[in-house]
Amino acid sequence: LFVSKNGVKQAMPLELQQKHQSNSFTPISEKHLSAFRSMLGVTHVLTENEQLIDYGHDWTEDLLFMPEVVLKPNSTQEVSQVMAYCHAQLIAVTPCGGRTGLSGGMLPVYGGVMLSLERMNRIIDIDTKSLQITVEPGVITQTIHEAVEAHGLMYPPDPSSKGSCMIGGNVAENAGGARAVKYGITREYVLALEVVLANGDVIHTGAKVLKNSTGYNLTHLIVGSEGTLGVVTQIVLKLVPKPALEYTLLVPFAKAVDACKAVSAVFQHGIVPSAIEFIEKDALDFGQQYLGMNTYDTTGIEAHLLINLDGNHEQVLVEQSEALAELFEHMGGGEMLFASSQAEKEALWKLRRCLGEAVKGTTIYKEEDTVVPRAELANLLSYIKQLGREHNFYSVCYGHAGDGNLHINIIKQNMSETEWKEMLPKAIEKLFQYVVQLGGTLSGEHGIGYVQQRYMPIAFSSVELELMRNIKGVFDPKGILNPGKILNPSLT
Ligand code: LAC
Ligand code: ZN
Repeated sequence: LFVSKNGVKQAMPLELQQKHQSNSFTPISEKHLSAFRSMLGVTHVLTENEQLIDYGHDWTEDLLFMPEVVLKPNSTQEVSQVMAYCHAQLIAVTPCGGRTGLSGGMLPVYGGVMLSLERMNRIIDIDTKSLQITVEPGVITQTIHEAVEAHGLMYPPDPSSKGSCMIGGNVAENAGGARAVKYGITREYVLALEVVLANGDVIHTGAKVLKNSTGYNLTHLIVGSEGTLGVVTQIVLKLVPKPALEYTLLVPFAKAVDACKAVSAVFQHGIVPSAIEFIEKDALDFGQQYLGMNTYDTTGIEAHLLINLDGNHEQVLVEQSEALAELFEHMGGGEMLFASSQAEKEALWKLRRCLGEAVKGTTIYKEEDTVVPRAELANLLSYIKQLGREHNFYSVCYGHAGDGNLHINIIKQNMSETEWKEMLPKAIEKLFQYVVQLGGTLSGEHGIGYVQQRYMPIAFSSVELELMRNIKGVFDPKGILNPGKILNPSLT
């Protein structure tokens, strides 16, 4: 096991090494491998170093933790068999999907088994009468979008990684995306789940209904639990009719703070866009550079708002666009660009979706996923810039402004490694304290996973954290399922 941070291979931090030495998980031996091979077939048990490296990271910075083996079950029954076996043997198991997460939720920090759900990628049923879809966890999110759109339907959650993330991972992290502002997040679409528990038991939560007042809501508890409570093996999702029309608008603002203020004004004017994204100048520049384009001139422009309006009536959308143009004019906005062709709309959204990768590809950074009440967005942005001046860092921000969800990228630039390591936790702690003071919280859609654990006490009291630990203990008393996540503040 080793950790590679920001592209530099490093020895594992001493504290983590000690924890590893003192952990009670069983190392995987030839005996275990042959048990797995007889359960799943030899080709679905991976042990080659190259393969293990591939499964040792997601999109979170440059963290890498090697699993000891990768298993690829093909059915609920196989998942159940693997779990029962690992439970009996005290082997750590970390489930994974598309490995595009941004909080290290699937990093196998204690080695052990990486349980990849990628072969369980079937769409089981599209119910066009009740507007529901039943899927396995390994289906790529965009595949769901396309499958239901063919029936005039829509599955709204649309994380930027939609072309490679898997629905099981979206459920685990409670993914959001740009359309969440109008349609809501993953949790709001999950009606029912099949889940394999840590001991191999198979349970079913929820029902194929839109309202449900029957007992504790285990479905909503599992969604967002980052693979620490059970392995999701089947998902029933709610669908909505797909609106016939979608407009895309881009509005420049000389002052980024004005762009933030304009966001809440839009809703106060009774307009609910299907997306309203904030993009700081440098984020847009990084993105354009990444895609090899320079279509949008950002000279003198601190930020843009990228907006989608959807609906079924052209006249309504035209009126809303005009109302927005007028509103923005009064709030410091420049001339609004109206994407007139499908190609232009797609190009704009491709640019928006690549921002994460673009920042990652350009520089060493640390990304935060802060979320505050929408009307506090301008305060959050001003604070992060002030914090940057205090701690001598530069930041690039973008995100789902309508949700008050700002992706803050703290950039290393030429800061020394020592300074960077010292500065980061202090600055992030201050940032989160401020966010909580504003009524917000640590993560809007990326999760706590591995990298944000130390900050949990900023958002929760010890009583609240203890309740969460107890819940984990009820589901997974031996602590074998995705260990080292969410609730171990001392680990990172
Ligand atoms: C996005 C990812 C980083 O919004 O959440 O692009
Ligand atoms: Zn996002």
